[in-house]
Formats: sequence, C-alpha cells, structure tokens
Amino acid sequence: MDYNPQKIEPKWQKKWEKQKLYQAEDFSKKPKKYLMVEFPYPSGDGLHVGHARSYVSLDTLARKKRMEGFNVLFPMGWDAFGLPTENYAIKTGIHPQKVTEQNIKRFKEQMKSLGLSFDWSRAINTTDPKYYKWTQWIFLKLFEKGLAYKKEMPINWCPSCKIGLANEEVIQGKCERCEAPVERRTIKQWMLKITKYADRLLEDLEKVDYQPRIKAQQINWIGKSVGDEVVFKIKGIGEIRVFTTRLDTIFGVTALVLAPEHESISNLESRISNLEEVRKYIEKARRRSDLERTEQALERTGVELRGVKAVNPANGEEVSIWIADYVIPTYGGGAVMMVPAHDKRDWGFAKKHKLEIREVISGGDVSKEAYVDYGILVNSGEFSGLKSKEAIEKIEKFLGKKDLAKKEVQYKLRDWIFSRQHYWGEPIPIVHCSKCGAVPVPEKDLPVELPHVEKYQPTDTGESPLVNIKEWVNVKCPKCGGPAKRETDTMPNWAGSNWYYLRYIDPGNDKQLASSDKLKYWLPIDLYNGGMEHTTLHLLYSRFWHKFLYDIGVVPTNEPYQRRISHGMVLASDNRKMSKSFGNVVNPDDTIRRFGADTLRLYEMFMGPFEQAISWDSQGVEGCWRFLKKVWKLVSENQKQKNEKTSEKTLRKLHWLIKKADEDLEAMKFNTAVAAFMEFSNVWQEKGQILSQKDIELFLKILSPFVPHITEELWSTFGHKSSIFNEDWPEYDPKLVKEEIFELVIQINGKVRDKVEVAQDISEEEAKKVVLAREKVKKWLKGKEAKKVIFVPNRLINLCVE
Ligand code: ANZ
Ligand code: ZN
Repeated sequence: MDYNPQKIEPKWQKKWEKQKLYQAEDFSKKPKKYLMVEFPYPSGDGLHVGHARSYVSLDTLARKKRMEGFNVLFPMGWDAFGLPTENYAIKTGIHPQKVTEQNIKRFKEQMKSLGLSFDWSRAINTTDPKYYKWTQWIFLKLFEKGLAYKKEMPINWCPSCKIGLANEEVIQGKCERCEAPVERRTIKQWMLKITKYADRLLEDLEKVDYQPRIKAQQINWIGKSVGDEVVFKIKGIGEIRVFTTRLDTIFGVTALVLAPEHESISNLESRISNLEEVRKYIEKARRRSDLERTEQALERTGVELRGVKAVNPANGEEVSIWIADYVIPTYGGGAVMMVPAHDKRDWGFAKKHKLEIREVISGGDVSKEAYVDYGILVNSGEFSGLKSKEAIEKIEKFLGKKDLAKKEVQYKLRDWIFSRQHYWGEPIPIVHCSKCGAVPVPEKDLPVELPHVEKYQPTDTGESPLVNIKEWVNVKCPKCGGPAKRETDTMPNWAGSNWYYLRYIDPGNDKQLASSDKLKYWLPIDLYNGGMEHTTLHLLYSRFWHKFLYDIGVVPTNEPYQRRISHGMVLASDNRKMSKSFGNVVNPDDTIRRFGADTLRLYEMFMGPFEQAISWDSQGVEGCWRFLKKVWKLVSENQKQKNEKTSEKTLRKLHWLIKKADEDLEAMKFNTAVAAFMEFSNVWQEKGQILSQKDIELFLKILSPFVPHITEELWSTFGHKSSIFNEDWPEYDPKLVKEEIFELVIQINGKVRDKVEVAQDISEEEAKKVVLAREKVKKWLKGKEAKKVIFVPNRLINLCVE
C-alpha cells in the first residue's frame, strides 16, 4: 500500500477522539503538565498557517510529555468577542452570536484536521454567558476593592468606526481598522487600577521564566523610572513640580517646559502677556493624538509664556517658562526642567527657540549636540567636580532640606481603560441610580446577558448601541429599588482572555470561577506560547488579574505562567505579512488536501527556528512530503524482511537520534529535531542498513509526536492494538551514543611516538593532560619538560623537549 494521508488521517482522528486519548485527568497521581497556546479569535477567514505553527509545536511537546508519563492539560477555546464579528454583523444583519458559532465550527474542524491533541471536553468560549458570568464576577470584585472606577478620559476616537481606540490601534494617527484619521474626545470611561500592581508586576518577573525579549517588553511597558521631583517657584504665584532623572544637571536648566494641558496654566493666565498665542497653541495640541505629538516632536514646536518666570531652586536663577507638545501631560506631572546641553529633545528645542545651551557635565561638545552620558559636573557651584551619581545624592540632600526636591518614582504604565461603546462585548455589571450612584449588580443576578437586538450599530453620540434598548437599560436600583439605568458600556475584547486559562481547569463549574482544589492541582501553567503581539499587553493584563485573584484568595499562585515563549510569524513566500489584500495568504486546508496534515505539521516545525519569522516555501513543504513517503517505504520494506538484528551503523545513528530529538524538543528546537530525522533516514537508506522490528518501533515512537497519523498507522501494521501514544517515550542507550572520537597523533620532537583516541574537538589543554599522563610519552620525555607544544586540532600534538 502506498502512503495515503487522505485515507489514514481522518480515520485516526476519529479513533483518537472516541478513545478520549487526550483528555486530562483532574487529580491524577501522575505529575501534571499544563501546556497552553493562545486561543484564537475565530474570524471569518478561518485558520491561518501562522496559528498552525504555534499549535503544532506545542502539540508535539504535549504528545511527548504524555508519553513521558505526565498528566497533560492541553486545552483550546475561543476568544470570540470583538469588532470584526460585530462589523460583519452590521454588514450582513446576521447576529454576532450566529456568526461566532459558524466561525467556531470552521476553526474547530480545521484544528481537528491537523490532528491536534487538544482536550476538547474543556473548550471554552468567552461569549458564552456561562463563561462571561465569571468575567463579570471578577469585574465586580475589582469594583468592590476600589480597583475599577470611572473617569473622564481623553480617548482616540475613530469617527468612522465610532469607537474609542487603544493607543496601539492608532497607526500614524489613523484608525488601524478603517484608516480614518483619529480624533480626540473626552468621555467617561471605566478604568482598572493596574498601576497599583506596577511594582509587583515588575519584581515578580524574577520568579518566572520568560523569553528575554518578552521580559524586556514587560519591563519597558511598566517603565519604572527613579528620579526626583523638584520644585520650581513661580515668582509671585505658586510653584511647578517637575520630574527629572538627572538632578545632576540642574545648574544647566535654561527654561521650564510644561505640557499644553498643564493645570497651572490657567492660574497664570492673568500674568501671561501673549495669552492669545498661548491659547491657540493649546487648542492645536489638543487636536493631535499622543502618537503624533511624540512622533512629530522633532519639530520642537512651543510657545513661551511671556510675563512669568520660574526660579531654579539650585542657584536662584530666573528662567523662562514654555509650553510644548513634546511634554506628555500624563507623565512626571507634565512638566520638564529643560537642560539643552544634556538632553536631545531639549537641545533641539533650545536651538530652534534660541535658548542658552549651558554645559554642566563635561565630556562632550554641547555646541554640536547634547551630551547625554553621566560625567563630571562643571559650572555647578559647590557641586562642580563631583561625579554625576554622587552629585545627584548631594543635590537631593541640599534641596531636600528646603523641601525643594525629593526622591520620586515614575511609571510609564497607565491605568487600563476598560470601556468600549460597543455591542459585542461583556456588559459591565453596574447599575446607575440617581440616588445611589454606581451600584454593582448582585452576584446572584449574574450574568448580565446581552439582550437580543436587531441593530448593532454604534450611536452617533458615541454611546453603545445598548443605549437604545429601553427594556434592557431601564431597571430597578438593586439598592434602593428606585428607577435606574444599566451601564451600557461593554468590556474590551481583552477581558475574557485575561483569565481563560483558569476556566479550562474547571469549565463546567457554575458555583465558582473554578474549584480551588483543581486550581491547586493544575496551576501554574508550565508553558504558555503565543504571538509576539500579545507578549506586552495581554500578558501584563492577565498577570494583573491573576495577582488580584491571588490577593482575594481565589487562585493559589502569585503568577499564572511559569514559562512564556513566543513563536515567530509565518510570512508569505514574498516575505510580506500574509494578507488578503496582498493575495498571498496560504491556506492550511489546501496543503492538507494535497499532502496531508502530517506534511503540513512537519513543515511548520522544519521551516526555521521557532522564535524567528519565516517565509512560507512550497518547496520546503514538498521536501517534507517526500521525507514522509520515504519513511513509509523504509518501514514497509524493512518490515517485509522480518529482520532480527539492526545493522551497527544505523543502530548508533538511531540512538543518536533519540537523544537529539529529545533534547531538541525540550529546547523548543523543532527545526533541528526534524533535520535529525532526515539525517537518520539517509543513513538507514544506505545499502545494507537495516532495522529490526523493535528498532523500527523505537523510531516510530520518537517520530510520533511530530507526525501522529503516519506513525500511528505504521505502528498498527505491526499488529499493535493500543495507540502508539500509550507507549513510553524511548530512552537512548548511552553506550551507543558515545561522542565522536578520533585518533590523536603524538609526536615528540617531531617524531611519531604514540597515538590515543580522544573526543573530537578536544582542547589543547585537555589533549596535553591526556598525553602527558601516558606511560609511553613519559618514557620518551625522560622526566624533561616540554618547552614548546604544537597542537593541530583534531590531528596531532607535538611536544618539543629540546
Ligand atoms: C532634566 C534632564 C536633563 C532630563 C537631562 C534628562 C536628561 P524617563 O527616563 O523616561 O523617566 N521628562 C519628565 N517628564 C516628562 C514628560 N511629561 N514629558 C516628556 N519628558 C519628560 O525620562 C525622564 C526624563 O524625561 C526627565 O529627566 C525629564 O527630562 C523628561 F540631561 O529632566 B529630564
Ligand atoms: Zn438606588
């Protein structure tokens, strides 16, 4: 029989499902292993080969871990709230719930056709009221603890999608989705106080094992910065506080710069002589997005507040006050002490507006560019001559005595805007009462279900479409029974994905989010994989919720994910991102139809290093297809011969392969593991090389996690009734995988006197030790020391005595 994946793959998929081969067992005596990949948003486009890369890699690992005797939890689910579905519903009039159901069905079929060993009995769907009941419950707990609050917030507003956008959804001032220019609006939004957890989110990174690039992203996003708050008095009225990380440069301050939104501007108005100009500038700034402001900060626009001066607390000097775009209103109090000589932005600003550039740290040429390094202070009064770090402490003390400076920590991290004015999201379980204010919906009334509506269009006022559903909106106040209105904002699509890994542990629980015993058994997640696009915010948000749930005693661990890794993107063969608009999308279904799932699986792992972005290459796919055909043929032929004994060379190579595949899988080096299988098959294929049945079985077992169908089929042809995945993971024989050795030639004074077998790539140092210990060599040296040693790696060593 020829290799026919189209025939064998569906057959095994059905059998595995019937045998419940991949179901995880709560409280099993076996050691647990919780492996998770990010669950997808079930879009109308179906599964992408990029999804497949992530799923297949972890599936391979999950299969190996089961064979090693672990009780593996490898779940999958659906992150199904979100805009694309809502937009599609608006276009077609089909209810988002319906659209979601259809998409999920398609995704699930595609995943099954890949032979992925997910435990489908635990699948969750974030849009299922039984699931989002608990998302709402967590919100109520946050509200109860004062971590959810409402606040007027400037938002990025897309006038075309009629939605507030997160900063990362604004690309060069335009909406990521529809490319309309984004405006600024201020609306009352629900906020979550993630900033309260900033320090723990930072410090606890030490306890987890994340890829270094992921850890760096977490650290940067939190953006902890240690510096000083310094007080500049305004002559006659009040003061302005600035945040600086470089107190050592305070003698070089030649102006103060405020964000155009700075609150003291209104207090100063009566004194500002060019108020008209100032107001115009403020108005212009207000209309620009944060991104524009920081990106176009290179222009260094700004206006002086004429008529007011600030006093430098270090030397009593009067400096001018400016407002400028490049100062961010929400950071460090929205004010900066300008040191043009030692800060790049300030340098550009000073040049443009002809302000003094005064050098206070020696080491550069500040007439040409800012010198930003630490150094020795100059022009700094009694502090001149000190090194920067020391100066910071001394100046801090000196100003501290007069309450003009104190140590201060700043974070880039901001509280999380948690409202969306959309239909297709979890309703926020709050009721607004004119008497009682914001009242939480009682727990017993959860979930607050989305009402069925005819229209999902957002309103022109920017409010959620839910506003128009009077029967749903108008309720009694849970506290006083008076007339009240439901909150109509829904949660952002990041809400459900914050805690989904907890629900996999106990998906059917209707009393609790999950039982504490089960949580104790399964947590933390041993390995979590996903795309780089989710290693900043999603990761941070879910760590935040987890820590909160830990604090209120719901989860037993401080961190959710012990290890976090990230796979590289799969690009199209033209090296661009796959996109419908480029017409370069590779559909996994086509590849499966032509070559089978095993070929697709193998190729996804073989295509390149797991962490790197790799372009799709159809020749690579065919290479994998040929390899599997070869395996099929080799196994079938060897089997016919009923071999008793494996030939020596192949046997050694087989044990090398077992070791290599094992080690590479542990290190997530899927591509080199696949290469090793290919290398092995070349040896096996050589004339006269044969494998016994027992050794073929060993080979099939180590190959099985990668390509489960073909190996299960070949395994069954040996008459096995139980699945290959019930077998133990093979161990290699260490005697058979001795390191490669070679014969080192030993010369004494240029004459060959001895030879010795040593490991390849032995160092000169090691070789000398081995050689000098040999009796023969000692005899020739006659107790003399080698004056000179010549070492030719992997060839010879020459000891010169004369
Ligand atoms: C004076 C100075 C001199 C500064 C110097 C730097 C170099 P990080 O490390 O990111 O925290 N800054 C403070 N608040 C700001 C705001 N709202 N918008 C824009 N810039 C702001 O950066 C801290 C530094 O960024 C602060 O230290 C301040 O400039 C500026 F040679 O103060 B520095
Ligand atoms: Zn009330």
